[in-house]
Amino acid sequence: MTSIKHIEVVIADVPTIRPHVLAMTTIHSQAVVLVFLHRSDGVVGVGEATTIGGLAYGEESPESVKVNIETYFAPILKACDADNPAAAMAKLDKHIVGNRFAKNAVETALYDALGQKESKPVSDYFGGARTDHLEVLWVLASGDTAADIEEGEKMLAERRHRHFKLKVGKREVIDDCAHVGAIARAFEGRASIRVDVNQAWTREQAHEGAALLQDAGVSLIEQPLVKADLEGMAMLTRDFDIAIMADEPLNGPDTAKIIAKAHAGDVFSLKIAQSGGLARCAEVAAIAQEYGIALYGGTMLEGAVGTAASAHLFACLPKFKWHSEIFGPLLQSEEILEDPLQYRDFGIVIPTAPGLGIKIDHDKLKRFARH
Ligand code: MUC
Ligand code: MG
Repeated sequence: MTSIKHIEVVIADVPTIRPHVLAMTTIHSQAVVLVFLHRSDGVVGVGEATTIGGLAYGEESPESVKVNIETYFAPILKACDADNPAAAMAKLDKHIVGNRFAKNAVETALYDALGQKESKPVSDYFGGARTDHLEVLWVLASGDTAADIEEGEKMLAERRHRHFKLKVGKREVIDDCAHVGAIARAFEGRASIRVDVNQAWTREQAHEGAALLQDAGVSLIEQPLVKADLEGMAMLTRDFDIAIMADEPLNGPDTAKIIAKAHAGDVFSLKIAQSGGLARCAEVAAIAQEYGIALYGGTMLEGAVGTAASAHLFACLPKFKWHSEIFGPLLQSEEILEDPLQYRDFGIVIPTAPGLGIKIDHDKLKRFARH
């Protein structure tokens, strides 16, 4: 049996390249949470539990993840066989309720370490990669129409992204839709435009917004309503041609099944952290498939570790009709890796080296780490 000798949780505050404006918070810096599992054979696995805006987005904060892993996860993990991630995760589930972001980080680290030991990429543990490249969109979220258009033009010219998502919900619906409409016109025929409302609209606002955005040629609306309003989401899904995507209410397989049965979306945003790990996220994808719901690869704006883990899993799943948004490292001013993840041809190259296929730059990490 290979045991886990030591667990280290590091919070690193990495500035973003510009303010990132969401309905519930504006990000200037990301608190990247990295979990290192040191095994008895000397192999070290890493996973990530980054969230958005402290407690503004989810129920776990960077600080709670650190305390909970150190206090409650560590003693359980130390009694587990590190070569059997599924059994270790089952044991955690038996003794720890919720804490999906923390569980995702631990599961990622277990598979990263196992992959390094067995010389297999993490994707091999989830059915094997079906693709070597995934398209990745970019979020235009400066809040300023002209600045967003300029940023989008640069992304297109560099062949970095050709799908853009706009964050709305902070302003009046009419103003937000005018902003989105101007950007949709600027990129007509050259890039697709979607919006993420992050639960900020009432049903009435959502009907007004959906009609305006549909007319403006926007292709998809992500989570317009509060996460509990599945009935409202089902009405939008039924009443409009514009695609409706579920995000915040998708908290693992149990919720995925409820949302799918309620027809509360045409598309699911798959997130490894929100799902509670890679295996759970694969289950969410399977439920979506069963109900004819399209797939999209979501992010919690993680840095390189969570992004690499997502890339490994997403590459194993059936076709992502709506592509992905695993651009987190590009929003951060520094990537804490020896060799950066590769973004080209409007997407990300799926890593193939053992484990996650990445190497942490520990000197860089020290510069950003909280003490
Ligand atoms: C979300 O709500 O989808 C993903 C991209 C982004 O800018 O924010 C995240 C979270
Ligand atoms: Mg979202």
